[in-house]
Amino acid sequence: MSDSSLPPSLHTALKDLLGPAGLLTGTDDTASYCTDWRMLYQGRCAAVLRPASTEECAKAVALCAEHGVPMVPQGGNTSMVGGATPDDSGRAVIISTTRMNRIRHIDHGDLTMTVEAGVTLKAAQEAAAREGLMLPLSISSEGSADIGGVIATNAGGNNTVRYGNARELTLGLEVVLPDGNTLNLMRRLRKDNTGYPLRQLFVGAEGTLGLITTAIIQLQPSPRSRETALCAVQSPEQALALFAAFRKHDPSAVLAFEYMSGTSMNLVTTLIDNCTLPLSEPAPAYALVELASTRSDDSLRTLMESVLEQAFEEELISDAVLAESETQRQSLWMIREEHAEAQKRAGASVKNDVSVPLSAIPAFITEATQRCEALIPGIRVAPFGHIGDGNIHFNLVQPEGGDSQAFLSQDHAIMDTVAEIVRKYDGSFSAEHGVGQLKTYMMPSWRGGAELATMEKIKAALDPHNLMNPGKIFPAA
Ligand code: 2HG
Ligand code: ZN
Repeated sequence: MSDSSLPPSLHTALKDLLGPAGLLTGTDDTASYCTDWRMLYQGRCAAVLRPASTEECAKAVALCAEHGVPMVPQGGNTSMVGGATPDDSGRAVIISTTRMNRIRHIDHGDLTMTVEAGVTLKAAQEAAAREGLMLPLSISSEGSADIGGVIATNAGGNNTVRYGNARELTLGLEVVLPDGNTLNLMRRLRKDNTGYPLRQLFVGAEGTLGLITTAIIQLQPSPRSRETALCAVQSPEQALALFAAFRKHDPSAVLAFEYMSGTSMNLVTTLIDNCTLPLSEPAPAYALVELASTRSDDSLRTLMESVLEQAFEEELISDAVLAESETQRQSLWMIREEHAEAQKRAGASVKNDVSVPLSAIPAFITEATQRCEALIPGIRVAPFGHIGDGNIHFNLVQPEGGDSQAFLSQDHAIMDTVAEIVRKYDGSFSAEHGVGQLKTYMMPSWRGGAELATMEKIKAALDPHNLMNPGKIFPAA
């Protein structure tokens, strides 16, 4: 909701700078920017700014900084932790990257893409694919999430197991700092040891240190062959043993290795259209594996079939389906990518985007399941995620037919219960979704002492008036 509470001189200056398409102040126009995808937060803003270039963005930020107006950078608004939603004071402006949406250059020699922040991840992937290249970052919300957002949150997703997170793929960055100065770090070098690697500061800083406007991202040659299989397993142990079997045969072939619990899969197949289980019967859990290679021979198929055959013999898997066409591959992936949407449709949920060492995953899932079931009878324990990276979305869905507000009022109790077990196994309370505003309260106990103090010093050095995405990452003073 907007109450158009911009200081009049700022309002005039922004109107002159950005024009009607670049400045939204009406309540109807700004409403969708003020709430998050999960609808956990309802903020308010003084305006939504939509600069169309770095220059416009830098000038707009400088104007807001001069007037002491807080700024909330926003990309595709797909944060799971309220990272792009303003507070409800109505003082902040939201700076949307949507209109900075050009793919500037794809370089075949350097294997890079120079791309503006507002290009959706999917559009960037498709542009790379049209040139026979692959942008190897892939996340469920890639149709809406934009490049600026995925870098600002150091998104991980499905291909991290082979190519790393957004951090590993980002070679260059251009950032508008909280005072409106532009920091040009647009070097596309694989090696560059010249002082502090400043661009790394902004990757994963969730927009608290500046607003990313342009990036240079590493590409890969497009795979010429892919093999994708959905396998039924009895447990996370079996899923991990299957992952180990693929890695042992050819670690470089695995592009993705995902886990889905039976509970979560059941929500997808019952609540999402065109998502039926392509196996003969439901199983306690599932693994989705994708192999990819630039070789065009049938060696991947042989690898997939021989690992699965052995897995059947060793009773690691009880059933499996192999995609026989691109359409089938996409429908297997759709089943995986609809887990977040299915859980949203099932009611309120508490998400724990955690990571633990691979070896600790089975014990973590068993213990966390027991503790959550004891805490709230009827709670639906629906974990899934990027098991090959040790990243489990240990999500809890409200009891069927229960009261969603009553369930959500216990979110900290649930998150703390899960976090205690994550801590026992030396894991992280946020593997890929970030801290946002949802998890700021966890920072002192997890990253306190010198670590948080160092982050605070960096924040104060770059944003002394706390104007850039306030209320995110750092707990309230
Ligand atoms: C995914 O892996 C996303 O699909 C969303 O990270 C996870 O809904 C979630 O918790
Ligand atoms: Zn994920």
